[in-house]
Amino acid sequence: MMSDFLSADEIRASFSAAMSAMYRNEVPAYGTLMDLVAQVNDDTLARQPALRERLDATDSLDRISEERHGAVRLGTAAELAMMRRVFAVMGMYPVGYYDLSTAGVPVHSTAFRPVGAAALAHNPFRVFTSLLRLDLIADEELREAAGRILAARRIFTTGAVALTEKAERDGGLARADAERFVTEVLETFRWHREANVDAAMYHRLHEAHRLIADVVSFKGPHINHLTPRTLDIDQVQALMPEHGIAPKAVVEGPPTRKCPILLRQTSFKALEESVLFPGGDGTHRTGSHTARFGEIEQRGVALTPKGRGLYDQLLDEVRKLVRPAADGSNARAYEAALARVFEAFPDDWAAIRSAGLGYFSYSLTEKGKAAALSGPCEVETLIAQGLIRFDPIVYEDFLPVSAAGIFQSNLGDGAQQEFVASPNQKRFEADLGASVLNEFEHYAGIEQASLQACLDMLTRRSAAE
Ligand code: OOG
Ligand code: NI
Repeated sequence: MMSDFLSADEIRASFSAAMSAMYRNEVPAYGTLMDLVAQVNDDTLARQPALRERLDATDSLDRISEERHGAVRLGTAAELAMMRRVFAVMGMYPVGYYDLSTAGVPVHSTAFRPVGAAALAHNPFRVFTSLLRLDLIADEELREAAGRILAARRIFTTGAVALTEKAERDGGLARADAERFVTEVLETFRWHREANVDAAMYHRLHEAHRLIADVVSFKGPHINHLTPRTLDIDQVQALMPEHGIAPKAVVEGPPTRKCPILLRQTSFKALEESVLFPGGDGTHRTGSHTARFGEIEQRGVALTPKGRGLYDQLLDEVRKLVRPAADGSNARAYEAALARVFEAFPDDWAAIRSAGLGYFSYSLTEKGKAAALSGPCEVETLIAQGLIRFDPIVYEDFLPVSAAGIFQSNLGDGAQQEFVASPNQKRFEADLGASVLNEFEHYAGIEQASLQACLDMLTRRSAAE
């Protein structure tokens, strides 16, 4: 019976809460970060009553500091395809394709996320999901060994698979099954201190790329970070050291602005954790591995292809001037260059809109609600007359250069490795077993629908007169 099912939104919310509890428990520094974020968010709201009022109306203030995303790295096409089915039960669908090979990370990725406004508002949790690209490993023998190791592991419990199949068959899960589903699926993301490979293999994989070792050496794709939302990322970045956590050198993404665009994010550096390598004779060798960290994010307006083109071009310019060093030695110079170069990106909403750089959601003003159109009218005129207002649509996706920066800062400060750029969305989608949603088309659709709704309301009212 349909009505007995827990909604996908509720299952996702419960999964996100369970993941948060597990991760805080596994990585205590993450709990410290969460506390810091909550404190800075409270301070920011106290200092900015207008912001508090706006968020209260739109963003459920009591959940403002909850997780917005996490990330995992998978090893095989079969793992990715099953992950897609598992996330679908929670109302999370693949949006966007990110090629990280250009940035020296041998993976390509998508983000599983809720798609509609209502689903995002209920619980925005997303998982940035990467698939290892063994085809980018040069050493053929190692590539085959890694492939064999990955093919032999099972990252989903039989319960998780069975409940996913049940949800697909019945069109949902009733409460007790949904609760079991969350518990079973959580197992996939758990940390395993005991490696899947011996120390020698770990070191060979590590030599090829630290990320390859992280994906191949373990029983499952441990969640590698969770990310709450901050209302003041610069403040949290500045306060991290006082709280005993080491931030990465610079905040990724655009500079601090009056009108935030896209996504700014930063993280604390991954912890060195002790792991056990099986010796083959029942004994274990102790070693260490760095993989898990904590991140924060602050989001701004979604940009159109034109706006994104400008963003990419400016960021490229900045990085030609100063490439942020992992040790933070040129962080100030990088920030200064970022701020200076981005002066070329308009910093007021009307200018961003009229230049066609961002996506906006349109609605009728009080005056607009009382008005009726006598004939066809230009949108620009309706805005100028104060009948229609526009508000920025929040960017809900990710940025490849930023993602690479987050990856890199958590893979250690060693030399960056070069790969030939080789985006392969077709291959990724074949492995996924579905195509990914194009994020630009998605935002354009939201914008268009909001505008059409305004025009319909205005003309319907005049037709009724
Ligand atoms: C994922 C890094 C990407 C983000 O926020 O851009 C990411 C990873 O390190 O696995 O999560
Ligand atoms: Ni992240």
